[in-house]
Amino acid sequence: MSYYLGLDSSTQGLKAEIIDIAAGKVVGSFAVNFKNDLPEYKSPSGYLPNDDESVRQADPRMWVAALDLLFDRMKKADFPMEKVSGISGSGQQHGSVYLSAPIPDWNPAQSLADQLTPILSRMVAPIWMDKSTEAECEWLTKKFGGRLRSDTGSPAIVRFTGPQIRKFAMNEPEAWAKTKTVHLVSSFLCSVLCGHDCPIDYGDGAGMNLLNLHTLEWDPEFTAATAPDLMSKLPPVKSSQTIAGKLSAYFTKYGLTAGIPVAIWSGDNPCSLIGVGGGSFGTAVISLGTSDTFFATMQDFVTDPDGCGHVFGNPAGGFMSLICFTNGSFAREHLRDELSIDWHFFDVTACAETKPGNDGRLMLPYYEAENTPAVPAGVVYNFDSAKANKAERVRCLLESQALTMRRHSAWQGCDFKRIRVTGGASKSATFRQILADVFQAQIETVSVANSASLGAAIRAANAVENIPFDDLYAQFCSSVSVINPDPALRGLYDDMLEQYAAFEKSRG
Ligand code: XUL
Repeated sequence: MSYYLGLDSSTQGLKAEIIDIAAGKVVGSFAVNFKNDLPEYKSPSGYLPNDDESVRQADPRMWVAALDLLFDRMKKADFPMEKVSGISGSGQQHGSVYLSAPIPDWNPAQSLADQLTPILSRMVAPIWMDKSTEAECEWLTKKFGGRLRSDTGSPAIVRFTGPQIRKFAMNEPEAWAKTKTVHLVSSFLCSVLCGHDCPIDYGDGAGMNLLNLHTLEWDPEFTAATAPDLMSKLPPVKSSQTIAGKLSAYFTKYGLTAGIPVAIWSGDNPCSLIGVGGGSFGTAVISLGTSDTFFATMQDFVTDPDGCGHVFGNPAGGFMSLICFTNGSFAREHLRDELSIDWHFFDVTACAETKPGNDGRLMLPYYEAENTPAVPAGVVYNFDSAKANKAERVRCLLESQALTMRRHSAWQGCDFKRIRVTGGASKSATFRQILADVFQAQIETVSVANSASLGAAIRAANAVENIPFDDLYAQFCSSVSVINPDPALRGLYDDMLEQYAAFEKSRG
């Protein structure tokens, strides 16, 4: 028995990735999509409709219904469930589930969703997309100032769990009084697998504005201020390598073996760090998606003085950063459409026709309100864009995006020599070369399709069998392509970084 199952409960659905550590390969991938497979929950994008656009809440029963459905599919596909010898998981970060009673050991004759209904003290779970807690964040910031950032790794953030809990406790005090436990999505689903309440790990716990990363305990002042009696309603917080419990006998109906170890779940970003093989110091990961995210293993606990980057527990030990640049592919697609060009021109021709540095052309590519730095929408150039040709405009965007990532990741104090890139835009060799030259780092790609669920499977194998992460990275996420930086361009991009910083500052 050498199979490890990694689950990933994300905004849009639930995925499973199964690895065989004896054979060193992925032996199964399964998925349930909320829109197509569970339409009865009326959440095609993963959340319930709401008149208030800032409110984003999901029905937690949908998440457990997805577990039942996914295991049923695996069984029907004749997947050898009995070979699974350990499980862990990844949850969308920050979302919270409110329970009035302990998680029970489930009755196999009834669905998980039906058995969950009577123990929910709140029928909805706010998720990370919720932006309705500005007042709570202002209140927490006024009360604690910079200590929130310096002790929890992030200032008060609207999508984080603490402000969400406060809003619920203040607006619905009776339901709050009935609440016995507040779980994150990760600890909730881990508890469902075990049939009893399980702890929260340092990786996901750090996304709550409640965990003191110096002591690795819930901060008594933050919890007391956030909501009455919150400390007594939070599960314990534990290392990401903890075995949370044993699989409930409920799941034997799907062919899984009761009692196999379930390793504590973590958040999707911490799991992705592991799933792309970035859990050891000196490696950073850039995920080039709708938003671009930069995350990396950190040697010491330091925080972003600008309050844009976050610090979470690293499942491999220590800490990790997470920095989100809202204008990622969103900006690239916008410029492509504005210039009426295709991706080939964007990815290949434009950079072949221009030279590194692009004669100092820079832009602040905020096609929509930006997270890092926190500024409203508005695109600004340091040159007359009407006089520049299309190739110059494209190189300008790509170099500016690479420079903003370097500038706003510098607070970690690490000179990254190796950066793994994932996501749609990582297919562009030109963009990878620009990133290599701007960061003066080796840029690697990996052939990992589902980094969060793979990371969860790797975490399970590490926690259960103590297999070193580096061995697991070598087996499951080694690099498939490498681009080296051109050392001759170091000075050019060091100068441009200074110019970029001055340009950004001049625009407030
Ligand atoms: C991270 C965040 C998102 C969610 C997506 O802070 O809010 O990346 O984790 O599931």
